[in-house]
Amino acid sequence: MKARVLSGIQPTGSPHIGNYLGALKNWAKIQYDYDSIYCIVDLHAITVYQKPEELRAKIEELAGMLLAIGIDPRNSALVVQSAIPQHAELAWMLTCVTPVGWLERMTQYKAKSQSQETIGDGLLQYPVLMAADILLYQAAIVPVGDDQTQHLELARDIAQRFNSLYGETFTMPATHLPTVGARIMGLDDPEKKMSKSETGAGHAVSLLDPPAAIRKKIMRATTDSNPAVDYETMGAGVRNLLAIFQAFSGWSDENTRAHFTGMRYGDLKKQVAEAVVAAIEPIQERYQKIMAEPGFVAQVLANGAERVTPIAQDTVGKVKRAMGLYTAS
Ligand code: AQP
Repeated sequence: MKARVLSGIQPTGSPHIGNYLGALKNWAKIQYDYDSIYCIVDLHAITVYQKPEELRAKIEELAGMLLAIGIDPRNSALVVQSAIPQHAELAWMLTCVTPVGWLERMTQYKAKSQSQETIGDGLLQYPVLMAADILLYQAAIVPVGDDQTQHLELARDIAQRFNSLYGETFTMPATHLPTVGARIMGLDDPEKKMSKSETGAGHAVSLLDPPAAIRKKIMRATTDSNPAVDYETMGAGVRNLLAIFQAFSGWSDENTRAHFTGMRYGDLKKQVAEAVVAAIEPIQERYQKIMAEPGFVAQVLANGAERVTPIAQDTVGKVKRAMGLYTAS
């Protein structure tokens, strides 16, 4: 039996090249080696206010995009988190074994709560829900970007605590990071990670940006005061552009360094932009075709839900029995 892979993405904003290089590309790449479940985590999205009509539309658009980047629905289950009630059910049971101090230490909670007028309890509980997503399916491997490393460590801590309190119940999940592109930074501010919810026009390259917009954003990316690429002194902006190029092109460290050393920033940016456009254009073509097929995405999501429901029910049944909760059988 194949080991299980589980990962998720929030239907917030438009997925960008950071999401793609940090996580989605890997999802498609490793899907055939595992029993793969990929999840659109809409319950996570509502930890920050979302306009209901926009959220609804974004869920199907994101599903279409995941199919366009290569998730194969004949092999992998594509599911919407809120369609499987056991995610929220398990999250509550895990909340009850999670010390609040563990959650207050999470850097993403600290960062996101600073930008909110009112901090919803959901924002604090976010990593418990994420642990529930993973543990519900007994996932062994979780392909994510580097920003999720701390949440994955917490998921393991929660699983360990549950297992030691109530007996062996959960598989211990391992983090799977890409070798290049695990943390893509904002083009306008290379000290901040590229993020869907950042609104600056030059911040992120969306997977749906037209080629002209991609070129414009990359040509305007923040660099540093050097005129040309110097590996010894380059700043975060140039390092980020080189990482984007390398992750899209698949070139080795040595080839990338030899090719770009001494290149003026204008030329570097042109080559980065062309590498991004070449990779994204075919994805966009597939996306348009998928979205033009009435009912296709909805059917894929319904099939995904049907496939994973027995696994979710089985785990929640085990957890309830382990905790002494009431079960009919
Ligand atoms: N900048 C990034 N570089 C590499 N990987 C990234 N990921 C996110 N940003 C980068 C990875 O993408 C996957 C899906 O992310 P998410 O939607 O669950 O939420 P996030 O990590 O909070 O991403 P965003 O873009 O910053 O969304 P918002 O703004 O809504 O919070 C994850 O595997 C993540 O590691």
